[in-house]
Amino acid sequence: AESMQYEHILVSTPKPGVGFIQLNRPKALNALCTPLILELNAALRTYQADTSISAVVLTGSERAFAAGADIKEMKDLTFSTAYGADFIESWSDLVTFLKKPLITAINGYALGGGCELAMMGDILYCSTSAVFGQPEIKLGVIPGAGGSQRLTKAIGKSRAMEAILTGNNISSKQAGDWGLVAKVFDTPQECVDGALATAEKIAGYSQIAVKAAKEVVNKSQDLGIREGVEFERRLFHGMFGSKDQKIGMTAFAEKKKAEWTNE
Ligand code: CO8
Repeated sequence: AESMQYEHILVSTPKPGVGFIQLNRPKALNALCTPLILELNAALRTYQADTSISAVVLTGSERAFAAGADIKEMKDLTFSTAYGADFIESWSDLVTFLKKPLITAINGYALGGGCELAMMGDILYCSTSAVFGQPEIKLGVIPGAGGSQRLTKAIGKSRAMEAILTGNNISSKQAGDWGLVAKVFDTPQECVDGALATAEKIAGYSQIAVKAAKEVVNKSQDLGIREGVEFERRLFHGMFGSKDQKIGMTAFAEKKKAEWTNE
């Protein structure tokens, strides 16, 4: 991915097995214009296809993860164009095709589409500088990239209703207390470093097991408990067809370090 030249994002591989994407549109507080979303899709697709990459970290700048969809780009959009072109449909790609864990490291503003993008992460980390919110109501619209669904699942109906109906921000403290994020770090640098360290740790496990783990947890978002538990058990059974199950359990029994084959 390094060799690819992007205009609105920066990509690198700062740790073994870890892809790193930084949104880089500083003058617009990383407002998510269509070209940026297309580049983000392309970078994630490249990481998905790259067998040397096992986990991905997505961040913005210290000032803004992303201040939302690009309002200037949306301003003159009509219903027929939005509906006809299925505007922002490409956003849903961002989560459905990436089978590798995505950690979002959120500093500064994560508003509107920025909050929605942050919530597409499998694990959310933020720093005390983070400000979340779905302020679309102030613009005469509503969240359009999953905010009403993911925020409600994450923090519960009453809190999500309050945020979405008032447009009030959600502080980093509330995000931590309510479980929107897994951890709140003291500084933006610690947040990014923490995300990279977690990604590196995940990248050190069997990628077969990592993929299955992400898949079963995500199923809990769509299935009832009985079907979900059954789905999990079937996939658990399937793990006994992998080499890495034998390697992992044999290593434990022999008090050795597992050398994963990802097979
Ligand atoms: N779109 C376009 N430009 C933006 C955006 C945005 N969302 N946010 C900030 N900018 C631009 C500003 O216009 C400004 O540009 P310029 O220097 O040319 O005037 C520059 O970034 C810096 O911003 P500010 O001067 O406003 O910085 P402040 O520190 O004073 O304020 C705020 C920061 C509070 C974040 C403020 O910029 C703000 O309120 N931004 C808008 C937040 C918002 O309403 N976001 C929701 C947008 S709607 C949305 O996301 C719908 C999602 C639907 C699905 C996705 C569709 C693609």
